[in-house]
Amino acid sequence: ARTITVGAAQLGPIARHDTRRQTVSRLLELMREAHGFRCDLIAYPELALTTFFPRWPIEDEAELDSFYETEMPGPETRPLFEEAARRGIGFSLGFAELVIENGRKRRFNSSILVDKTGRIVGKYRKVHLPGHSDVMDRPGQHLEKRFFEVGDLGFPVWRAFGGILGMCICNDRRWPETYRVMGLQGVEMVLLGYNSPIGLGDPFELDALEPFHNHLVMQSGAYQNATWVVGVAKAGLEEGFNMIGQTCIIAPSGEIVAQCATMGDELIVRKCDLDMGAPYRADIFNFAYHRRIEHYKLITER
Ligand code: CDT
Repeated sequence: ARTITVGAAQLGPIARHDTRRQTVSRLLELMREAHGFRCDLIAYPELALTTFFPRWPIEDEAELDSFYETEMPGPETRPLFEEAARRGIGFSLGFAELVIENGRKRRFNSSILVDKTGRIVGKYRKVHLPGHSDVMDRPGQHLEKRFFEVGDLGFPVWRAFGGILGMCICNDRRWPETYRVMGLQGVEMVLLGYNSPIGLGDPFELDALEPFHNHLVMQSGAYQNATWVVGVAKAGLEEGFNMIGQTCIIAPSGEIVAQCATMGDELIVRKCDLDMGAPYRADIFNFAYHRRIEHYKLITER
């Protein structure tokens, strides 16, 4: 059977002034644990190297830049790549990416896929940026639209780890198009990191349902596209804001087959049969046979 043993590495809070070195050492500890479970691949959350900085309207450009990576690997992240290559384990990692193009700074909320030799085989830049670009009159801010550009790479998939893998980031998981675009490319496993704060000022009715909605969207995305989904949280009370946990591994059936039970650093592991989606793709979700794209035009027009 074609299998990937995947580790979903939930992270607890990262403080504003934690250094990359401190955070990378936490990631390394989880990588060693995953290697102990014979994982092929470990998936880390969105913005896994820093606190979730878009919660602050940071004005000072040097301070803002300090949350971004200008090279990958860089001096502080290289140990991750070296450890991965030494142990023969791949990883996906979310981080803030700063590139200079034609003398202009461009900022993306990105993730990379690294193979078992420590080589980057895929990069994704977050497409659906939630929140606002301006500070809102409410208890908590979510300024991703201020601090990132919309990703310009689409939703690619990669042949890696013996299967077809894709990535998306946090708010992307709430949009069916995210999974479907990858599903149309035959994706078999989607790696997905998230930071989902509550208490920003939404009505309590919405906050209270956030854990339900978190699983609802990922389980339906998995089932409707016959793919594994690995959803990895940054969880817990971070700089005064609670972030949901619920890191989970979801089968192509839509069932959650592993889930974290804490709000801290925690690894869950599952051996995933990549062929488990085949009966769904052959019948109920045989896209070529059943989809009626002549009736879907509006989706790309509005
Ligand atoms: N990181 C991220 O995309 N978080 C969003 C929170 C939106 S609240 C303004 C999410 O969809 O979980």
